Amino acid sequence: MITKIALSKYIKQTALELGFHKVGIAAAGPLPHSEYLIEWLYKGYHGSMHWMEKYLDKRLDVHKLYPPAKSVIAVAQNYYTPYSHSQNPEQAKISRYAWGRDYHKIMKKKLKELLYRIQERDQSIDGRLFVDTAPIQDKLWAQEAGIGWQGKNTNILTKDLGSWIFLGELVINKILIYDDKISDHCGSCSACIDACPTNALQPYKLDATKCLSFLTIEHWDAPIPKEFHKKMNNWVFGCDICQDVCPWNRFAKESDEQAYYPVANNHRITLAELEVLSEEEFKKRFKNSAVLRAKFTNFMRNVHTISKAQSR
Ligand code: B12
Ligand code: SF4
Ligand code: SF4
Repeated sequence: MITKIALSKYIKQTALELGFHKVGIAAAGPLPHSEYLIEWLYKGYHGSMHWMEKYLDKRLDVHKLYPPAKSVIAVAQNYYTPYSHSQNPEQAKISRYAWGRDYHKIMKKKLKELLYRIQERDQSIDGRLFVDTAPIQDKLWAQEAGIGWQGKNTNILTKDLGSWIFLGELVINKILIYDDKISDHCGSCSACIDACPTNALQPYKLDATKCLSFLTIEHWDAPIPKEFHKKMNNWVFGCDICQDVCPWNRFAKESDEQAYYPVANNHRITLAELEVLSEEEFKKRFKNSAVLRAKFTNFMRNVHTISKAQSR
């Protein structure tokens, strides 16, 4: 029978071997700040993301999602690649996280392998894995497990990789050794809040209804409200402004995960090219990419809205 110290060590070492860049472990207990999620929903900050209201009990309590939960193994993968957004007004901007292949599939495969390798050591272990695929609060678990702190832009930040990381969890039915939380290192900085073009941010709080990421990815089948047209600044899918200005992202390092490197020149694509994209071409071009989440009609709405605003 493997001891919990040896098992915890083995899990961390294996996660790193499988290509995760950060791993931490938290007890599957109650989450601090969970009450804010309720306040956020009550204030309507989630806009039309009604799926955030569903299974709220599970989002607030991991035991409702997976009753035997004892430990949450939180993992992160660096997706920083050495390219920046073009400032050429003819270029469309797709946020960095969607330049390469969809992280959900990449991370899920690695988490499945991690569970399999843990089970090889101890067959009594069972678990469930999550990569933004179920009602679970990825950012809060990453904080509990000591991966990073939540910055004022609401993303999880690390000292050595900045915030260009994807998050996921493997929840298992075994007690392990737990990591300490990392303290907040935002200090008196407010660069993200000052740079947000739509005033969507207050310290540690985001009103998604004003966020370009929400408006271009999750605001489906309705026009983008007029007040945001001139502020879209060529963001056709997502927005990286509040991360690009973050001083901790000066410490970003090139990822060794080839899957996150730009596919089909997604980081250098003109508005003119996108204007004439057919649905078939859209599906082909963004096959295996997170961009598909927006669906063709919404993606084209974004492109046309920006082009129109530019010509005014
Ligand atoms: C809904 C959602 C969105 C929404 C809302 C974003 C948001 N900030 O909540 C929209 C569509 C806008 C969005 C955008 C983006 N998203 Co998103 N999104 C999610 C999702 C599905 C849920 C997040 C959530 O629960 N929001 C609810 C609110 C209430 O949570 P919160 O803002 O974190 O609130 C907490 C704090 O405010 C805290 N709090 C309250 N008061 C105080 C006070 C203090 C002092 C402190 C410290 C904390 C604190 O308590 C709250 C606890 O719930 C997660 C995946 C998941 N399942 O968790 C991905 C996730 C957060 N998204 C991710 C990414 C990459 C993005 C984008 C960067 C994509 C892009 N480039 O466009 C942007 C970032 C925009 C931004 N500034 O946040 C990553 C973030 C990785 C990271 N490093 O943190 C996640 C974790 C997906 C993943 N698995 O990797 N997203
Ligand atoms: S992603 Fe863009 S619009 Fe959303 S909060 Fe950050 S800077 Fe503002
Ligand atoms: S820009 Fe400044 S305040 Fe915002 S997340 Fe980064 S360090 Fe924190």
